[in-house]
Amino acid sequence: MESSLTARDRVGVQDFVLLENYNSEAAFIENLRRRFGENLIYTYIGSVLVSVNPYKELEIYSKQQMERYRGVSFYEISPHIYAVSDNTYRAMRTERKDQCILISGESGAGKTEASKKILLYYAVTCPTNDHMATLGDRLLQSNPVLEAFGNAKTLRNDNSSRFGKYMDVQFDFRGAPVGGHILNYLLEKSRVVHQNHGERNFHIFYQLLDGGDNDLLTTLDLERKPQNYHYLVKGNCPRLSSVSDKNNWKVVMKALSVIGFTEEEKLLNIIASVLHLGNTQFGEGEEGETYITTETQITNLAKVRTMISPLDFEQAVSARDALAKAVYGRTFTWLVEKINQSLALKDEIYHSGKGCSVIGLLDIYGFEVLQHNSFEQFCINYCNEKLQQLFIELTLRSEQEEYETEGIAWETVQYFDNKIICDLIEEKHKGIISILDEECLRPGETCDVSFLEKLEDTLGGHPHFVTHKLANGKTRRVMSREEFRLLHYAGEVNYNINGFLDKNNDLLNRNLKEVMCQSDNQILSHCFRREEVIDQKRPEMAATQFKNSLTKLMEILMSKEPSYVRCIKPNDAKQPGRFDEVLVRHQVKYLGLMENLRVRRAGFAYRRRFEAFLQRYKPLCPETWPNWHGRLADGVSALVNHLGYKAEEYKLGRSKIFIRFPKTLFTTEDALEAKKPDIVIVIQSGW
Ligand code: AOV
Ligand code: MG
Repeated sequence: MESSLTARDRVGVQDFVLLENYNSEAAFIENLRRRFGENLIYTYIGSVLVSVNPYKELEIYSKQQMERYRGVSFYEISPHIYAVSDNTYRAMRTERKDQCILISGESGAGKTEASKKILLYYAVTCPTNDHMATLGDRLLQSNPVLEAFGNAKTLRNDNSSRFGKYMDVQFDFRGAPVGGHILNYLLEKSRVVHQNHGERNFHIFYQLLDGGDNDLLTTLDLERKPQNYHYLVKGNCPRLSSVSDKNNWKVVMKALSVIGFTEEEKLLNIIASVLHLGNTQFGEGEEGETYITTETQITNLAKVRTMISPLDFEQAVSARDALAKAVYGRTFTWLVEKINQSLALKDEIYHSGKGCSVIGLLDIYGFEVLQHNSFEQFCINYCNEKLQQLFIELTLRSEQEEYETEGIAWETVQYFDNKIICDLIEEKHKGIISILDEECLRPGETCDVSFLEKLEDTLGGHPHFVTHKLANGKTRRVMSREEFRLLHYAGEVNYNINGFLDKNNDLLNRNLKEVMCQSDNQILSHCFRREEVIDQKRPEMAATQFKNSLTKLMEILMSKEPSYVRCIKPNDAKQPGRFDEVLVRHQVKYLGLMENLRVRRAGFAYRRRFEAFLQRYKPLCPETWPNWHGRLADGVSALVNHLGYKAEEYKLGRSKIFIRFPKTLFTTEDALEAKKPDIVIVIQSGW
C-alpha cells in the first residue's frame, strides 16, 4: 500500500493508542506538544479527535486536502477534522444510521471553527441535488449571519459564541445535502445592555456602525462612533484589531441575500432602536418622578418613553434594559426561524419516500470562568456538564459495558462521573435550579440573598457546593458573602448571586409588551404576540426553560451515533506557537482524555462484528475463501490463525472480534491491499 503519510506527519504518534507509555500523562502532553510544534494540531484517541487551537491560519483546509480525505480510512492518513467529517458521512451512508458530531472544549478552544470546517467539507465534497443546488451555500452562509448576531468579543475569545447551536444537516438517499435545521439555546441577552471590561456587545452593532453607508445611517439616525452609544461603551472596547467590522458587515449583508432574506430594513431598524433605547437617559424630578432627557426620532420609542416615565429612576432604567434585552433576544430567535425556513427540506423530497439521513453538529459555548461569574456562566457551565455527562455515558461507560455483554475479561478503568454535579444543578426539588425557581415564585420578600440562604440550607454538605459560610476555613480562596462556589468537572467557579432572581424571572413590563405587539415593525409584532399579553399564565423561568431544552437536546443526541472532537486551548493569550503545559494539562485532565485513552488501550482499539470481519478479510485465507459455511466464530478463528495473530493481539467475544492494537489491523489491511489484483483476476476468470 502506498502510504499517504509523510515523515513530518509521523512526528510523535498520530493515535495516542500507539503511545508506548499510555499511562503517563507527561507522555501524552509531550506528544501533543511535539506535534503542535510541527503544526500537527490533530491527534486521535481511537476515533476521538483531539484538536489544539493553532491560533494561526494553516494550509490544511484546501479543496485538495478535502479530496485526500474522501473515502480514506482513519489510519491511512494523518488525523484531520476532514477525516472525522468523512468517516461520519460514510457511516451515515453505509449503516443508514443518523450521526452526530459533538464538539467540546473551553471557550476559545476552537469549537466553532471546527464546526465550520465540517460544514464546509460537506458543502464542497457531497453530491448536489438538482432541487436544492444552492443548499450548500445557504448552509454555509447561515454562519456569518448567526455569528454577527450571536457572537461577541470576550476576554477569552474575540469571536465567542454567546448562544448554543445544534444544527441538523439532512442528506437524501444519494448523499446530497438537501436540508438543514438549527436549534438555538439561551442567548446571553444581558450582553445587550452590559459588557465586562475589555468585552464588546454583539458584533452586529459595530458592523452596522462601521460598515453601513451614510444614507443608511442617516435613515436610522445613527452616528458612526460606537463611543456615542451607551450600550456599546461598557466594556471600553469599541474596536478590535483581529476583526474588521467593516468587511464583516459586507460578508453578513451578502450572506443575508444568499439565504434569501428580504427583511434587512426592518431588522436593522430594530438594531438601531436598541442603540437608541440605550441612549434614553432619565432624570429624576423633585417629586421623585422620572423624566426623559434625550430625544431621538425613532417612532416606536415615543410610546415606550410614555410607558417608562411614570416609574421611579431605577425602575425606569431596569424597564428600559429589560425591553432592550427582550427585543434583541426575540429578534435573534426570529432570525433563526427565518434561516430555518430557507434551509427547510422541500416537500417533494420529504415525501419522496426515499428517506433522508441526518448528521447533527453541536457547537455550544465552552466552559467559562471569569473574574465575575453570574447567571449566564452558571447556565453555560451547566450545559458543559451535560455534554461531559453524555461523553462519559457514550464512550467510557458504554465501552466498558460492551466488554461485559461480549463476555470479554476486562479490568475496569476508574473515571470521574460528573453526574453528581448535574444532579446538584438540575435535580427536582433540591437542585439549584428548583431552589432558584421556588425563590422566584415565593410570595413575600425574596431576594438574591434569601436565595443563597436557601441554597445553604438545602445543599450544605454537598461535596461540590461551597459558600463563605459553609467553607468554614476549609478553602484557601477567600469567598465573598454573595457567592456560591461549584466544583465543576472542569474546575471551581464562584458565582455571584446578584441578579440571579431577576435574570431567572426574565420579566418584562406588561405595558411595554403591549406597545411591542402594536409595533409597525412586523418582526417585532411577530415576536411579541398579543396572546402573551392576555394570557395570565406565568411562562417557565429562564433556567428551567434552559434545562428542559437541554434534556431534549440530550435525547436527540442519544438517538444518533456520536463522533467526538475534543478541542484544547494551548494558551490564554490567543497567540500562535505558544503551548502552555499547565493549561493544557488541566484540560487533558478534566476532559477525561487519559481515562478515554486507558479504556481504549486497556481494551481493544478496533472491533468488528464477525460477519463484517469475515466478509472483508476472507480472501486472505484459503479456508474462508470464497465462502465460509460453518459458525461465524469458527470462520474468524480460522482466518486469524492463518494470519498468525498472537493470542494477546485479539479476543473473540460473542458476536465481535476485538483487536487490541491498530498495528495488527494495519498489517491485515496491507495484506488485503497486496492481494487485491489476485482477487480481481480470480473473479474475472470466473472462479
Ligand atoms: P470556541 O468556539 O471554542 O470558543 P473558536 O472556534 O471561536 O472557539 O476559536 C477561537 C479563535 O481561535 C478563532 O477565532 C480563530 O482565530 C482561532 N482558531 C480556532 N481554530 C482554528 C483553526 N483550526 N485554525 C486557525 N485558527 C483557529 V466559545 O464560542 O468562546 O466557547 O464560547
Ligand atoms: Mg464558539
